[in-house]
Amino acid sequence: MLPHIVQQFFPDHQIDTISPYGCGHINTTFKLDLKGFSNSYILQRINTNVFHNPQGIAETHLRLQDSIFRTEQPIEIARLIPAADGRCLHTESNGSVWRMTSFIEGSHTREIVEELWQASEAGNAYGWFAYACRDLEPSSFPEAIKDFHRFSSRIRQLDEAIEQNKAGRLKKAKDIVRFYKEREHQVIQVEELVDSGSIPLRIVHNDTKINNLLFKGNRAAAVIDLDTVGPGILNYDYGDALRTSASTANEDEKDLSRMGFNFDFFRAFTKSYMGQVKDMVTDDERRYFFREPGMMTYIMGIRFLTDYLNGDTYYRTAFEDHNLVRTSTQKKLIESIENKTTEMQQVIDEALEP
Ligand code: ADP
Ligand code: GN1
Ligand code: MG
Repeated sequence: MLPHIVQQFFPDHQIDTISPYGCGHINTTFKLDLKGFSNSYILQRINTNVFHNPQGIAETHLRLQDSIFRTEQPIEIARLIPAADGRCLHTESNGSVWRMTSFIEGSHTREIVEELWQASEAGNAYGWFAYACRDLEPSSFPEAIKDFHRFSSRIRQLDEAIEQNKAGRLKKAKDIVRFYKEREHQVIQVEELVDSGSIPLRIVHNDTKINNLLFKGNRAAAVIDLDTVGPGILNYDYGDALRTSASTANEDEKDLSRMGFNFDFFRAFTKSYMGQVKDMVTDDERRYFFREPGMMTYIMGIRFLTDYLNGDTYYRTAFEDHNLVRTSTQKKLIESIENKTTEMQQVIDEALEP
């Protein structure tokens, strides 16, 4: 199967090695080396249960590649490698959709931030990306996943999952369900500001977790996983990034005592992120940044919980209670963020000073 797919992109070359790569939750990713080539490639099977319009994703990638990234930039993206028939995706007769991109040479992924400079670099890279996209017109890009970060819709999905209890896991999750239900009124408020237009729609990344950056040496050198790039909210990108850039443990950590919010990492990330975006930030965006780390952790927490109750149909899981572990780490992180919001606002204000 894999050699056949590779042949669609490189009909005249032989595979040296091909093996599963990375820890993404959505697509299926392989690193490919060809005989006689020093460059490596990333081959991905796009998860079409999640992305219903893979062509739209590829077109967004191409638009970035041909505009902002046409010339050398401080932060890289991977290049789409067309198939031999000239298309940017290859579709098999069974409907599976495949994409080839350049491997960012000399790079590695981090699953967690361990040192201050890594948080600072993550803020710099995601902040730079947001600023670089500032002039792109949101209405001219497709939404990769409808209502992706829409709180009311995620809450509705959770309510349905609770009601249907498809996997029979509700009893086991009852305490955590209560935790999230008690907080749902808080998250709806920011959505109202977005709906009223006070917070602008922009082109943003929409999935700013730490392992969607590639590090080279002591720098965050590339932004990857562009599948969700499209219309969205700057505040959400900032908050979602802090969920993994300022947490003390991986979202898969079973020992909950290890999970918490690292305020030093938060400060380092915020300083560099705001340093990049401060010229474009509006007053309302500025006013609500402090709520986003908690809110985006909340939204991811309820998405993991929903998937747990539905029987693990969305995220890739490696063991029975994987999604329960994930929603539990997010709960712990929210608890650790909740009493820090005043100090967070101060750090944000300082970072945004001219
Ligand atoms: P998913 O949508 O499943 O998260 P990603 O596009 O994020 O898929 O890829 C999964 C992982 O593969 C990344 O976290 C990273 O480790 C690695 N990866 C993806 N693209 C590249 C690339 N172009 N160069 C190097 N590593 C990559
Ligand atoms: C998924 O694709 P990946 O692993 O980078 C998810 C994000 C979640 C994240 C949680 C398209 O990100 O929204 O925050 O898992 N991406 C999609 O780890 O659903
Ligand atoms: Mg990813």
